[in-house]
Amino acid sequence: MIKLYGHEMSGNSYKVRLLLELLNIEYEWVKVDLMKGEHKSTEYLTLNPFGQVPLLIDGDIQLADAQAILVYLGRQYGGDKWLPSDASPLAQVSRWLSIAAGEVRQGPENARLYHLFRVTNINIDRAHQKAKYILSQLEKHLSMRKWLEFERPTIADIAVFPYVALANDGKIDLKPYPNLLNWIERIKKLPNYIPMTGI
Ligand SMILES: N[C@@H](CCC(=O)N[C@@H](CS)C(=O)NCC(=O)O)C(=O)O
Repeated sequence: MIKLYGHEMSGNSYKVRLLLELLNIEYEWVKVDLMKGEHKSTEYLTLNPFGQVPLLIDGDIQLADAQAILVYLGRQYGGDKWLPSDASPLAQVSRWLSIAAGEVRQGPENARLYHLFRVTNINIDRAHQKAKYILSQLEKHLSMRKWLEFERPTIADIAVFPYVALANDGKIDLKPYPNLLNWIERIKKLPNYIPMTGI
């Protein structure tokens, strides 16, 4: 059975859990207690030398990084529906994986780390500025579409969703972004959707 190593307050772990649930795949959840530093234990570092969650093990496949795991699960178990294979649509989805790990991490994810987990070496003004930028871009992008790409949800939506929906934890108000709020509600209505604390 698939094993997912993660933490319940980690949005990166959550996005993988969410896709597993949406795909109706059975898996074993292995809690890595970040608060106790378990992710830096010798045992865990042999699994993921980066010392981060999430990490997925599926038979011989051992994969770290939420975006990479979404790619794997999307293709392996969801086929073209969640991650198209043709060059152009594949690139369109990949763009959002990059944005999830770039602009979304630098903005709402870092603001959450600062306010909720007291990670003080984060420049909170810069994080709020970055958040405003990417949230405004998303708001514009979603003004004429239901999903980030195409007429259906893909791993693009799953990758971007958690830290946008968790923006309040970083003291970012989503009220000025009605299209974004509607998109969040749309994701919450997907069959087999599961929530996490804060969403
Ligand atoms: N690029 C990685 C980042 C993962 C990441 O930052 N995970 C956090 C929890 S959400 C973590 O393990 N932090 C502990 C650390 O970096 O020491 C991904 O997308 O999965």
